[in-house]
Amino acid sequence: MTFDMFEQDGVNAGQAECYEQDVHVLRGFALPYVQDLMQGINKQVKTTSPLRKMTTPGGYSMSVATTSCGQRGWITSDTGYQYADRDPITNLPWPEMPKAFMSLAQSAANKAGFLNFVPDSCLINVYQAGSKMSLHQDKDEADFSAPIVSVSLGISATFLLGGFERQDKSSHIALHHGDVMVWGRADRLRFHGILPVKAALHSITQDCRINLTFRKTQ
Ligand code: MD6
Ligand code: FE
Repeated sequence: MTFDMFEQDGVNAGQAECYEQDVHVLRGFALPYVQDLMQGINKQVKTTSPLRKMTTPGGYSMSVATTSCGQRGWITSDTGYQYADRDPITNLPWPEMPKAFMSLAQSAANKAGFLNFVPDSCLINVYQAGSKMSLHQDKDEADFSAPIVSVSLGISATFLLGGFERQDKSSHIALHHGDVMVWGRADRLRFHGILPVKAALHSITQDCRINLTFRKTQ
């Protein structure tokens, strides 16, 4: 397959958009951190806890490859989804959260009005053409008063922002390289997902979209 051009970065950088009461999209907010984020993923995280496609409790292989860093990592098991202190593949603690990850997450949370956010987990999702994330709620965390900070890198994707019931209508939000989404409070338990990612190339991530989600899990 050939591509006419690389995707453009920094579309609307600096803009803060508010969807619903407590869903904020900070356009391009992560751009100054990109080099540190990529280095953290490639040299600190993946080398200790490799990317893997986990199997859902229903027995399906996820189309997204995942790993984690920080005190706890998100995993699937026969019985459901949970956070674990150790990586089940290596049986070792998850790699430490690189400092740049923590500072990005905290400054994005502050900018969106969520003060004192201290995430203990960063989930890394890697999408290739066709990968998707079905509608879900993030409810494996013990404390819903903390926000979730979500960083998009690489090729663009369409985020589905739904309501509080699975069948509620979703709105579409385009997420580009460097965009950061911060949400919580009244909107913390909204259903959401990612449409199948379209094939594209990005100068930093090549044929992938990378998503980092920061959470306080306990
Ligand atoms: C993704 N994100 O953007 C998937 N969850 O690839 C999520 O599932 C997500 O972006 C909770 C809060 C923000 C998110
Ligand atoms: Fe989610």
